[in-house]
Amino acid sequence: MRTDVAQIVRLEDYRPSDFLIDKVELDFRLHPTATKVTATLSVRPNPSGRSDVPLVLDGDEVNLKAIALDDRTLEAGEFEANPESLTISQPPQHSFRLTIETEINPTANTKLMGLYRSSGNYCTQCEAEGFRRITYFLDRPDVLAVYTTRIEAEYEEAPVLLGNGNPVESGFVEGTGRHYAVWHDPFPKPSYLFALVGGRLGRVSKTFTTMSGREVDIAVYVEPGKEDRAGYALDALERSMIWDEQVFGREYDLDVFSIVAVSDFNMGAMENKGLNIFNDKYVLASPETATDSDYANIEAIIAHEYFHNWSGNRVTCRDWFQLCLKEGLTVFRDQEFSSDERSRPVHRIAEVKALRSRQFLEDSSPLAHPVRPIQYREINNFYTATVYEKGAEIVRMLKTIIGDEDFRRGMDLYYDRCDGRAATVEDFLKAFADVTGRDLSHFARWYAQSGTPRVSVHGHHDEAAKMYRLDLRQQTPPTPGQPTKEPLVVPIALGLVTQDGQPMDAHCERVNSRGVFVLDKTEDSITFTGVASRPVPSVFRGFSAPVKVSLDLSNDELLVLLRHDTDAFNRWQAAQTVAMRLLVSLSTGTPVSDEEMASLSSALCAFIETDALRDPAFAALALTLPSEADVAQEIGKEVDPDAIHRARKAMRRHLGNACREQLLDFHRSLAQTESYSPDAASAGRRALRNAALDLLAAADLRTGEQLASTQFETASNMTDRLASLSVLMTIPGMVRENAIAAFEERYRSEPLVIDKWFTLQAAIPEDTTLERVKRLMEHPAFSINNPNRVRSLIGNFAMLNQVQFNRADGAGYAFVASIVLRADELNPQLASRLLTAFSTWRMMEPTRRSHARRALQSIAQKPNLSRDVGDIVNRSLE
Ligand code: 0A1
Ligand code: ZN
Repeated sequence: MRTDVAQIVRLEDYRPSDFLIDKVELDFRLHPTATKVTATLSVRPNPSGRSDVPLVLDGDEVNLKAIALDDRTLEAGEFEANPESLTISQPPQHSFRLTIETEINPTANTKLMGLYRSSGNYCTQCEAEGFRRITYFLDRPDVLAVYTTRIEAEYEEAPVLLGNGNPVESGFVEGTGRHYAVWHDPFPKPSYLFALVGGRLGRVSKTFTTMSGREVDIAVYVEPGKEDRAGYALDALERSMIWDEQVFGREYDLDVFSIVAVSDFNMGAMENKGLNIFNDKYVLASPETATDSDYANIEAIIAHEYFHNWSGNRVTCRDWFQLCLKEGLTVFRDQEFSSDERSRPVHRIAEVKALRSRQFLEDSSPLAHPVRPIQYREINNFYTATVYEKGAEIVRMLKTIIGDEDFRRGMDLYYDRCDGRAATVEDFLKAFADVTGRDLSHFARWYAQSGTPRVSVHGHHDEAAKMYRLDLRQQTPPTPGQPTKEPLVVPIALGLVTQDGQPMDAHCERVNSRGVFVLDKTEDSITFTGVASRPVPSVFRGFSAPVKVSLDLSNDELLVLLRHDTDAFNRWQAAQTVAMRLLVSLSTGTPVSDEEMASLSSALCAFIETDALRDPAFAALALTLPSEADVAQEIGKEVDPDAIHRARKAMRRHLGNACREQLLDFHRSLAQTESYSPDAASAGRRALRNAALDLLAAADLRTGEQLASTQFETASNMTDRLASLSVLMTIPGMVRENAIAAFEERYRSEPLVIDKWFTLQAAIPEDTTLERVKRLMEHPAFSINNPNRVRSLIGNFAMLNQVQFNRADGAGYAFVASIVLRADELNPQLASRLLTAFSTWRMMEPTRRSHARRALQSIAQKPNLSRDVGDIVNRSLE
């Protein structure tokens, strides 16, 4: 079985390719079941590779039709071909041309890698190793070639033909009903950035003038008839192009930039050179069908893929171990963009919430791995929160440590040096070491060491000497393959606040002018002078490092920070810390006094009364308690999800009652009056109003049901409609069931909206939900072949519904395991991502743990598992 033989690929085994391919000419004759591909490769021995070695090209389910070397057809014996590779044992020692003809069936391609069809259109996905499903190739990112692509198709079937680079020629093939287009991409690129699209597509476009005055035709292609939902994406693209010029000095480099939305896609989107292909969920938006968070995601992902043009495409990765080089950096760039376009503190809180719920979870699970892994069995399994989000945090820490100006100088040097090349993390760090004269070798440990460090902070005040000492200590728990850990370089942005909330003017020479102390040992102490009274320290401002923090502050001291800290992130964090303490106690049977509950709720009520309307988005975040999954992670072992659910419900009820009048007032006064706009300020008002509704319903079901059903019926946009439906989901009864039916009726022809409807139902924390989910799999809109449908119904059942996925009888695990096995036969990437929902199984209490283990074992025992699922299931069980 394939899982047993999956080779481990190791970073230490990297060596340059023995051959290079400088030029690739591709000819596609598109056909639904028999697309013919002719690839002409200009190959030469690599001077830095070995000589006198065979040429071995990668393949994956390739069907070879013919092969010629310098125009001479090769005969059996001169080469060896199977679906997985093509070997020429004695290739010429000089440059030569290899012409390879293959045939593909894009309609039968359910893996959505290589050339496939989505809603009848042709499209490709080549990262990481999909190009080898199109033709045999040196399918590795350090082989960079200039591509020319000719695409031919039935005009009726595919009037739009798109490739990488610039269009050079197009026309009809006389007398055949067929037409063609030729595209040329002058920038050498690795095969994973190759793309083509052919189909019937609507288009919105405009001309963008770059900072040096070049005109670029920017366009978004969508399903015909949905052009009116593509405007926001086009606008986000234009804003991204302007931002990258202004903030990083990076200009676009081709005459056209196209984005194509497809409805079958394994991930969010893909940065193919000049031809980004997107999951349509991250392109299409209208007030009637998309929520505020959909708009924000579209903006962020459009930016992300566009920014890859420099961080990923112009400078690419030497090998897949360097994935964070493009992904961590590009996530950092898109986060900075969103922060500039929206509210920086609010965006930072959203980033950190996502980091904690996805990356911290991964880092404490059997799937923990370094930001730069040193080995893999299946690279598709390493497009993770760790590589992306922790990778971005490393870039942010670097900027915090060296400062904005040196960061920009380092980025410029990196781009200068590495443009047109396949680079490594070392190249990246060297640019910053060279511009600052700093030794970054210790900092580099962040890339190699997995696990989330815990930093404890203890304060000691000496009133007589007016001194305040902070004792800091870091420690990282063991992770798979890394039993012992070294100290990391941890930037701590900090300040002191008086007990009544005034910023203190204390001095510590080890804190730099930007308010940052860098902890690089296991333990260290810093002393502030001129501290007359015992202060409240505000540490890790802006979440200056991806660590877990233990503070020896009382709840009352934390609540001082909520009211007064100058750092908005820490104001939010203070309330979250108090709420988390109470939730953990309530969930684990530790008594919580009424006073303790009241001190949090009265602080929050007082805060929203005075401050909420100044920044409603921030207030909405402050009113949202840590999620059930976050509480489970904090408890970390012997977790009882039912107890956590009850605790969170009780706290929401308490908070809703305590702030009732204020919440009712928000819900009334913030009702949408003018027409919908997706901007951050308007979205913030909706967020606060809907957070209020949620708490009001938690406090009193009948009030909640009444307010939510009125809002559901009168909502003028999807954000408000969905928020009210989500509140109704928590209130069993006919009102809820009628709303579910009305929503379905209204949106039955909108698959992306039906996804939201699937998700809400999958998240209902009731025993009947599993049956409901099974029933919804029979719904006409559901398809096991479509990743968005599977993720919204089954993925979200497993990821969002803590109590029902983790049912004590094991039925949730057994169900998800059965779907993983079904999906694996069609789409291994989709299956293995679903399977990662099991990464929390070891922290459950014993009954659930044994059910989960059995479900995992039932997967592991199945013959013919894909490498993707085999890898995840084996690591989960190790
Ligand atoms: N590079 C893309 C992510 C991506 C990776 C693999 C894919 O194959 C299915 C698709 C997309 C990004 O970071 O956006
Ligand atoms: Zn990316």
